Amino acid sequence: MSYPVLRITRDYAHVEVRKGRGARRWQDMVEIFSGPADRNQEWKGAEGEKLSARHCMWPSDPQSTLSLPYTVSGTEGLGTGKPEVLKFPSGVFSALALFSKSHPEAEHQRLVLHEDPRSGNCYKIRLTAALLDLPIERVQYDIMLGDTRKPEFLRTVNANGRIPVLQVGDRFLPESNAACWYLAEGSPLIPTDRFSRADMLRWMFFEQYNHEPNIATLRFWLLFVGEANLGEHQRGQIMAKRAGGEAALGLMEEHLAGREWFVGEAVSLADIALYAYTHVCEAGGFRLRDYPGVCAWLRRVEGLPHYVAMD
Ligand SMILES: N[C@@H](CCC(=O)N[C@@H](CS)C(=O)NCC(=O)O)C(=O)O
Repeated sequence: MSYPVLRITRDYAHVEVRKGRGARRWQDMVEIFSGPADRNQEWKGAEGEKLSARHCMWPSDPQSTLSLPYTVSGTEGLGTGKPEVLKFPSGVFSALALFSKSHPEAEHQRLVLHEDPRSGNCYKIRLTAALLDLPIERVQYDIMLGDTRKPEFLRTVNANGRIPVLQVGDRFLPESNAACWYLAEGSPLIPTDRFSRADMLRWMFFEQYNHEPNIATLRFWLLFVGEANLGEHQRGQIMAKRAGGEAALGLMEEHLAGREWFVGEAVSLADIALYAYTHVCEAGGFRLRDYPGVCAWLRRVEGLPHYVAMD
């Protein structure tokens, strides 16, 4: 028998607990508790049920400062005879505690990610959706086979011949960082302060101009194309791309000294955009151990609730 148990590890001004069987979204689950909660308070679900909860620590404004929902599922661990227990984390996770509710428009539209799962640009969108608990369908293409250059793709998905493309209902949104913005608008992944919001965009533009064209391209050439198959022109660019990538990682290392996240005190889309290709940069010949501050930040991103790894 396996059943979910949700237990909280500290006092909260406000906790909301919901349960569901087969429900994928927070909104589809049934509310079973709402109010102040004491440390070690517990809720038990039946076998096959899923429990979800969100909390806030600010008595002054409970509804607008609820965290992202944390979920325990009764189906995982089936047959172990052990309950799965959720413990609300603290510390770094409070970075997301300003989350009020999922993107209202995105909730009612079908979201489809047109992707090649090997691409970090595509992964950014999947990670953003996961952190925000937004269900997203995936349609896969093989860029090595030229799938995104076929007339049908160019006509219906992206005239620029590239993935990722986020499909929202029947509309198509290319460019990874634009898609992340669409998903995250209204969530704490985008700072509310005007300067911080612009600063976040600064890092997302940096990612597209200084980081991705060097680090992602070298990874693509070395891991997927293969050094032996590179043309003369590509071979001639390796040194410059290596220097450019190292400069980008060096700048990130410097910026992260004494800070946890790229912008302000909380995780934002800047972290997600930069995480995508940084955490796999060794495949492009970069050495992460030369950047200890960057490594510590990568672990922080990986510790976020709902984090999903690249396929
Ligand atoms: N700036 C774009 C870059 C998109 C891009 O370069 N996509 C690559 C994969 S990561 C692609 O589709 N390549 C296939 C091709 O160019 O044929 C973004 O951030 O989404």
